[in-house]
Amino acid sequence: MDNATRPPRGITRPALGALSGLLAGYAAIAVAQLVSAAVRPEAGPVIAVGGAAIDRTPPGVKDWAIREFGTNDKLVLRLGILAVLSVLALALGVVATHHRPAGSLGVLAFGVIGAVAAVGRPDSTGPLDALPSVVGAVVGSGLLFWLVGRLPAPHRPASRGAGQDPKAVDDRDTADAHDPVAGSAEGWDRRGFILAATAAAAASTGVGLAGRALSGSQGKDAVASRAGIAFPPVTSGAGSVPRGAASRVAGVSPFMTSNDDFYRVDTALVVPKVDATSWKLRIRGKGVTCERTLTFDELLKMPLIERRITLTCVSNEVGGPYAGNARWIGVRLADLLEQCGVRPPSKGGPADQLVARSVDGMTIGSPVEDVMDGRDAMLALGMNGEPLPFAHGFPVRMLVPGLYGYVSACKWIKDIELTTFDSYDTYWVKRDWARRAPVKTQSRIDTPNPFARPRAGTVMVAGVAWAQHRGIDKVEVRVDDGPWAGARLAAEDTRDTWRQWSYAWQATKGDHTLTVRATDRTGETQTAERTRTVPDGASGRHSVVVTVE
Ligand SMILES: Nc1nc2c(c(=O)[nH]1)N[C@H]1C(S)=C(S)[C@@H](COP(=O)(O)O)O[C@H]1N2
Ligand SMILES: [Mo]
Repeated sequence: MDNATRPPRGITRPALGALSGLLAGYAAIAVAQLVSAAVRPEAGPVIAVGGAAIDRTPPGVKDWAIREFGTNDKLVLRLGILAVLSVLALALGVVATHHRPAGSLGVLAFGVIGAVAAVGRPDSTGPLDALPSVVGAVVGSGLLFWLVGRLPAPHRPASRGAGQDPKAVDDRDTADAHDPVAGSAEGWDRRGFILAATAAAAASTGVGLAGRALSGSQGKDAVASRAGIAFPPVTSGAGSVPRGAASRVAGVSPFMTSNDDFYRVDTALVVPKVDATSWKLRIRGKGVTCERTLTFDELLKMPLIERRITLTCVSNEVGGPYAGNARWIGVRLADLLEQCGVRPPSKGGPADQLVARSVDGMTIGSPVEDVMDGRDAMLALGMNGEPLPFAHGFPVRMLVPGLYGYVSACKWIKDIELTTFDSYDTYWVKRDWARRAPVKTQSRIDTPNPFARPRAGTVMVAGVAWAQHRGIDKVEVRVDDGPWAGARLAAEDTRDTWRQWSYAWQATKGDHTLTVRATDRTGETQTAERTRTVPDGASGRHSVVVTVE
């Protein structure tokens, strides 16, 4: 039988409708991406809705996502959004076969959701951010209307097969019911539809590729500005890593974490690409006697310090990977604040909270007292000898040794406001996290791995321990319920860096649980009491179970 004239079976119309919906959704997203590449990458519907979803995610779920997907959490979110959109597009396509305008209106409704999300983002630059979603939705809804209009009519005069589908009889589509396409025996131009659908898919792909090319070329100025940075000699160096601070026990986290291996935790679905040559930082607020706006060049001309500092995330589970140790180049924040007239509360200053704002709308609040108590709080410009990588906050981020990242380490910083904890809650504080969060004393077993099967005899148990700005004084290891035994501590670099440790275990055959605990320089030993990461960081001791063979 001739394919082109075979009467559509009962399933054909809804199935082709669903296909039309999918194509319309694809076109809408592709067009939106192209427009957003021209407007602002963050204004695209997937990014905007994803960002809004992140902001509304309960802390428990956010923690779960970080735990389960790690740095891939954002990729998973994006794929999830696309999956949901695909299902909705399929459904709208089927709806359109019943009522053509309803399908198109549905697509437009999603455009409105995307537009509202984009304009409502904290980093939105205005109503123009609605454009990608609106244009995408208009194109998508038009395409759906057009494609469904080319489908076989739902009412079929006693032709072979049509009666097999009771639903086909119920169809109440008048818009295209009596719209026989010339040249088709059944009033349905199969080839015409296939052609139209293929053309739509091809055009969408072209538009999508154009959008990708355009967004790829975006941020060129930022990349160029980063490539052009040369740090002048620092006035206060970090010196070299002390002898014996970097042990060579196999399987232990290297003492210094490379930029590529450094963990990344943030809410940014699109890594902000800021042009350092136009970047500015404003310092203002309570107790600021002379407000300042600094450029990157002005920062570079100030006395630079270089420090090794270990950064940890409050979302790190006991034994988790969200800790890294890098060498940072920057400007001492306390000096800068003093130049602006800022005094810490202990010296009568009116502000106890420093709120840092980023270009992507993040707010991070640190105690002014900690920032100005003599520790090396800094505006960091360099990481391990190079300008900050974009993902780690280029051109400038904040760092305060001893505090978790969410209360100290604002990336892509653009504004510093001196205020009080009473008058302003920052992003994570609004989401149930603590206002103040010094890093908890922690230790981690890096080797052996959980469920490893080492041979009986000497097994090296080793890892890292941290208690930034207090320092680690002791690490102990326990096998099963045995006594705590002192581990060998690698030399200390500074109290702001982690310390490697190792323990030569005389392993006997069987299953064993290895547990580690650290004691910081205040004499406090890491508690055994397990807490969740919310609200101020996980406590408890890391254990690893192994089977000795
Ligand atoms: N702008 C911005 N800065 C941010 C964050 C963020 O989401 N946005 N996350 C903070 C958190 S929770 C941590 S732990 C550190 C992580 O820094 P890293 O990604 O360079 O390791 O950045 C902090 N600074
Ligand atoms: Mo964090």
